[in-house]
Amino acid sequence: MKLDSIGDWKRTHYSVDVKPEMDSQEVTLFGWVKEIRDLGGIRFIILQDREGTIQVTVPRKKVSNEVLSKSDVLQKRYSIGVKGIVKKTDMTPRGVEVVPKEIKIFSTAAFQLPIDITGKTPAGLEVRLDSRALDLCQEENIAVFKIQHIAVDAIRNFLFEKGFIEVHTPRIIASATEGGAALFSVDYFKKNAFLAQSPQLYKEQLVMSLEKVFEIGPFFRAEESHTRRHLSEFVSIDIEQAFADAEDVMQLLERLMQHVCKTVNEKCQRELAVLKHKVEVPEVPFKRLTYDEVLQDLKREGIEIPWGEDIPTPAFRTLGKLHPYFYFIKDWPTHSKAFYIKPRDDNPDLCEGFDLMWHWIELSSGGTRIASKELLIKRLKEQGLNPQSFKYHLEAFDFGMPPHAGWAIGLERLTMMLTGKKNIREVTLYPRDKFRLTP
Ligand code: AMO
Repeated sequence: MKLDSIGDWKRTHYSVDVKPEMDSQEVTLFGWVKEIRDLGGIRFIILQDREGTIQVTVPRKKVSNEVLSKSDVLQKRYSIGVKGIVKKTDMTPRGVEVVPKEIKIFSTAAFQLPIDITGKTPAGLEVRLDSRALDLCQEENIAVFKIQHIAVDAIRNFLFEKGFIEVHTPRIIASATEGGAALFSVDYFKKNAFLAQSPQLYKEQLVMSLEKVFEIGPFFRAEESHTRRHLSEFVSIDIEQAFADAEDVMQLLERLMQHVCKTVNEKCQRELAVLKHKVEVPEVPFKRLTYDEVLQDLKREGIEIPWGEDIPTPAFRTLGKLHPYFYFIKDWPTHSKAFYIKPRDDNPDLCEGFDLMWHWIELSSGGTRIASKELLIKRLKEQGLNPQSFKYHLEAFDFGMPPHAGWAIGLERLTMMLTGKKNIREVTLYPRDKFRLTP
């Protein structure tokens, strides 16, 4: 088939911007064939673009031979351009259709597509992920990533407005930040290096100069556990703030969550409707439970966890039923949190670390950091880490480290909350896990 070039055509409208009020106006639309219905005398082509769909109506007797022969060969996923006249109509859901004066075919597509992107014949997630480029064309998936985009935009604006400076720290690093087990190693000019698990040490050092920083970017964890909320590569939204403690950054975090939910609600009504999902705007302050209160809550539900132990996933599920929506868990046992979290002055067995929970899922964690070099060395040793490997980081504590605190949110888990998706892979463009490295 001879394909057309785009020539001097320019898009005048996205599908959803074509309105009944534009009756008789000429428009140029670009997109893909989503569906074709042929009723003999008349053919309907559903044109899909990033913003939605529109019906292109081809009445056989009223269009040129060229338009007719072009429309004869169209198949699903062909990439096309349509120049035509808007017609107001009662026959389509949006009250509008376009009758083509000219059609351009830019590319064809395989006759047998690996998945049905109309969603009428749903495919399993693994099959969908194998053909992710096509899978992402589904309206539902476009809605997921538009919501994610609006959420990230809302986060950036909120943090800029609060005086945070956006930074970019290294992804190739020489030592672990979040414990040694989950590191990917890299051959770095014959030296052993690692992919960063978080920007933790760098963001802490930056509070000495930039005071309030944030970073949004991918980090890497060689997660052995194959769950619906873990990836090997995830996007972390990190902040760190000088002259602040855990409570200060918890207040920032709950207001940020409220702002994100509000913004998504305002700007993503169409996407939320596509996903049949509702986002509730939470009231602040969020509930603050202590680790001890969590243990008591669970005990009442018949789940006994010895003090100091981690809370296993089934227990979190129970907790999520008792505390639906957002809540913090604070006052964790010091030994259960990372070496950089500050033990409480009045009871060093507890620390100033916290988690932000949504139902049973941990969305974020953070805390007040240790600002004293001696204490940090002590905590490194207690965690079985070698202070020598943290030489450069420890040196920064000789240069006037202020009291500071911060947190990190997992963008994909936040997106699960905003879209109602139950598996983190659905809210990741190209997920990476223990079993998946492609596409
Ligand atoms: P943590 O390890 O709890 O803390 O990570 C912070 C948040 O990142 C998300 N997350 C993940 N998401 C998907 N897949 C994973 N494998 C994964 N691991 C973590 C979660 C989690 O709450 N440096 C500290 C943060 C801080 O104290 O500032 C840290 O990395 O949503």
